[in-house]
This record gives sequence, structure tokens and C-alpha cells, in this order.
Amino acid sequence: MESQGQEQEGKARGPLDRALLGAELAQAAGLSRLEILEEVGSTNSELARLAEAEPDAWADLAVLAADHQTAGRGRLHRHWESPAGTSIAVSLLLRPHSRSGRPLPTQSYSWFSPLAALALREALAETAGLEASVKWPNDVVVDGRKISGILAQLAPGAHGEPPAVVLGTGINVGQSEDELPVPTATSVRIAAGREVAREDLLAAYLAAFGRRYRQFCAADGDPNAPLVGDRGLMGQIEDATVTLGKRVRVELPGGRMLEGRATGLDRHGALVVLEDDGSRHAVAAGDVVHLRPADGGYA
Ligand code: BT5
Repeated sequence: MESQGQEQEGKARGPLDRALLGAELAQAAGLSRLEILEEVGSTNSELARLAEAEPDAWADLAVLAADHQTAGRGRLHRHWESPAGTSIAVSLLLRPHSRSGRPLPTQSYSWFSPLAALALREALAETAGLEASVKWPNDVVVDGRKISGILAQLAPGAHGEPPAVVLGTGINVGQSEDELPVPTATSVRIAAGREVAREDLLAAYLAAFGRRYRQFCAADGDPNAPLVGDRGLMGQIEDATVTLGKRVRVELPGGRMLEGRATGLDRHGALVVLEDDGSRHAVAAGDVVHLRPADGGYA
């Protein structure tokens, strides 16, 4: 028993086990390539660089992960922080095409972050028994605390094709309370009350993402087409998003504030906010605070 426990601990900490994340896994998840670096500034920046420098070597569904990021990025020049060997930092390169080989319309690109959030939600349930939700736009939360952040960015397309997407996910796995950078964060270890091997979670996430991504591409990026199960991506993400129905304060990218009720998502995934004066806004990007209806405080 003791040696089993130690093995488990070994997988939850330290370098990712390359043997468990080899060609077999890549094939099972339908990936074109899976590389794991010991250390990198940011898996997103590095994958964007590689996708541009060597477009033929980095095809659709090529994946770059790292044991440690020294300059992990969040949105709007914010930082993503995690101690070495405790979490998952992974980026996927997407060069999306329909079944007939047509590039997907770039308007559909806004659905890739939600697709990643749903895949991660499935992987967290499967490997850790956790019930995760989505806080619009890009946080995956458990018990109201952020367990994962998702960052999508564009990279130049290969050979004159439309842009590629680099879709990065940071997942807190083995951190203890004092290893988390902010009090609003949690980890799988804290939320599940046990160690979960990062390799298992990463493998489950990549497989779940690959399944959904292929269906989404086959449906030409239609967010209402049935996706793993019978609901469309849009319906599934609406069900999973705790922001909907809540009173929210939204800080828009220019710094302007908006307050009202989040009533739904539009067909591009923008958050629809109804202000008290009846005006309706579709917010494509911004930071959301959930407000408590009674006292206007933070939730
Ligand atoms: C995000 O940004 O949540 C997107 C994070 C994406 C990270 C992945 S890791 C792999 C890939 N490579 C990269 O370089 N990035 C991606 P945002 O919504 O802007 O949230 C950033 C904020 O979350 C920070 O300002 C902190 O307040 C908080 N934060 C930082 N590290 C965190 C962590 N480990 N867990 C929870 N919250 C964190």
C-alpha cells in the first residue's frame, strides 16, 4: 500500500511521465503530435512560434505541454502562476477544417474556449469525481474557486490559410493551499481531497477535447449541431455556465463597467447582459464579477 501511495505521489508531483503520455495516447486522442518540454516561458507563446516557424511540422491537433512555465500568460498581459511540477500547462494547435477540407469560418473560433471548458469538465468528473462549472468567459471553477484558466490566441495560418488557434489550458492539480497564487484559486488536490495523477487528467482532457473538436469541425463550426450526447455545444455550455441568470458586474476591455443580469449567450458565445434600464449588451470580452442580489457584494 505504501509503495502504491508513493507512486501516486510521484505522478502528482515532479516531471510528467513521458512513458504514459507517448504515441499511444496521442493516437488514441487523435492528436497529430504531442511534445512535452521540461521548462518553457509559456506553452502558448512557444506553440504559436513553432506553428509559424514550422507550419508543416505542427499540424492540426498538435499539442505542446510543459512540466514548468516560467512566464505563463493569462488574458490582457496577466500572469498564470504555478510551482514547477504541480499543475498542467498544455496548448493545442488548431487548424480547423470541415470534413470536406474547407477551413472553418473564423466566426466559429470563439467557441474553442468553451469547447475546452466542456472537455475539461468531463475530464475532471472522470478522473477526480469533481463537478466543475464555467465562469464566463474562460474560467473553470469548482466550489466557486478557479481550478483552470483557458487562453485562446491566434497564430498565422499555414501557406496562406486562415489563422490557426493556440488554445492553452492551465490546470491546478497538485497544489496545496499555500502554493496557490490567489485566494480565489483551488486545485484538484484540494477540491477532491486526494492526489490525482496529472497524466490521467491530461490524457482524459485531450481525449475529451479531440472528440468534441472533430464533431464541431464536421458540423462546420455550428454551435447548435449535436455534440457528444444530443445537445449542441451552445446548449451544453449554457447548462455549465454559472454566470447565467446571475447579477453581474462586467469590466469591459477599455475599463468601462456594466452592471445587470446575465441572461444568456449569443450565437458567438458573447455574454448577453440586461441592464436595469432595459438596455441589452452582448459582451464579447471582459471580466465578470458575480454579484449577490441582496447586498451587491461579491460572490
Ligand atoms: C486565464 O487568464 O485564466 C488564462 C490562463 C491560461 C494559462 C494557460 S497555461 C498553458 C497556456 N500557456 C500560457 O502561457 N497560458 C496558457 P485570466 O482570466 O486573465 O486570469 C489570470 C488571473 O488568474 C491572474 O491575474 C490571477 O489573478 C489568477 N491566477 C494566476 N494563476 C492562477 C492559478 N494557477 N490558478 C488560479 N488563478 C490564477
